[in-house]
Amino acid sequence: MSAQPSNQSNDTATNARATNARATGLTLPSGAKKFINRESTTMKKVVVATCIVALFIAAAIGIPALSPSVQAQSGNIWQINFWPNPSWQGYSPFSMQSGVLAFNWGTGAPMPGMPADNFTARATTSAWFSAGTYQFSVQADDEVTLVINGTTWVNTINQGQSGKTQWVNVNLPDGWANIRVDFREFTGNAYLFVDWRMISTPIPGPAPTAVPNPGPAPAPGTVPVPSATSVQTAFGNYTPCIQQNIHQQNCFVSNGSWDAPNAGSIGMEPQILIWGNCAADTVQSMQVFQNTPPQSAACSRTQAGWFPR
Ligand SMILES: [Ca+2]
Repeated sequence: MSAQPSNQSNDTATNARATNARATGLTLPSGAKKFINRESTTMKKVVVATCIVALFIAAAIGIPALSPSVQAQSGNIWQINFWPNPSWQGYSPFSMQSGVLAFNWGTGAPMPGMPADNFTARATTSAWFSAGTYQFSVQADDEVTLVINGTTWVNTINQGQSGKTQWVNVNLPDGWANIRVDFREFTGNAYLFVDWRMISTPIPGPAPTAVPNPGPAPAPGTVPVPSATSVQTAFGNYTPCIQQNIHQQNCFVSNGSWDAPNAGSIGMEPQILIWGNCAADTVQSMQVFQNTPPQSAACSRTQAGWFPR
């Protein structure tokens, strides 16, 4: 992954990359292709047999597969809503579903009836991750945000980063992660590519203790406002979740009531950004990030705090 070319040439580069990716699920380095082509048929058989044996050995001793084609977006469905304005404002008249976020709309409209310029989109999905560190890649023309379990990891809104690929490494525990991608197109070409791959698995040890998620380096203007440092409700003691910056479902316990929230419904909620007791499902306008205007925030069904809507 090298430095990105200019904005204009990025459109072309993205087209070529997307075409290559669709053409084959397995891409060998060009040097490897030349080497194999020069070899005799016998040599090819030896190479193939060696690969098969290596795969059997890897499977037998439990080496995790790290190929992007295996790890990325395996089975999750994106719900994508579009707005015919540049601010995700009002009713979304167009929506679609997709197994991947890989769209190059060029200078055209993303859907029939939508404008080709000055539109926005929001894609959400819930994807299962095995515990590990994942590298997320995001490339968009013009602007994009990436939010994972309520934490903003990429934000190029008003940053002049159109076309430049953004990479972030995210530690995720075993379980479902809620992912949201906001996209904005002003004029000219429009494209959006989001993907991820596992880059490391947790190091096995004798004492499986929780690994604190340090969270992203806060960008100016996106620092969450102060939260409570300790919260207890009828549905659990959320202090460990606050201290370790993990999703409230990790601290959830049902209180046994017939209409109590369950782990599934909690798992679908974004991660709480403002901890503190509140009435379940209520919505308020409140400042979620410092130096930003108030926005709509909902109280988790665990009554442990607020997440932005
Ligand atoms: Ca554009």
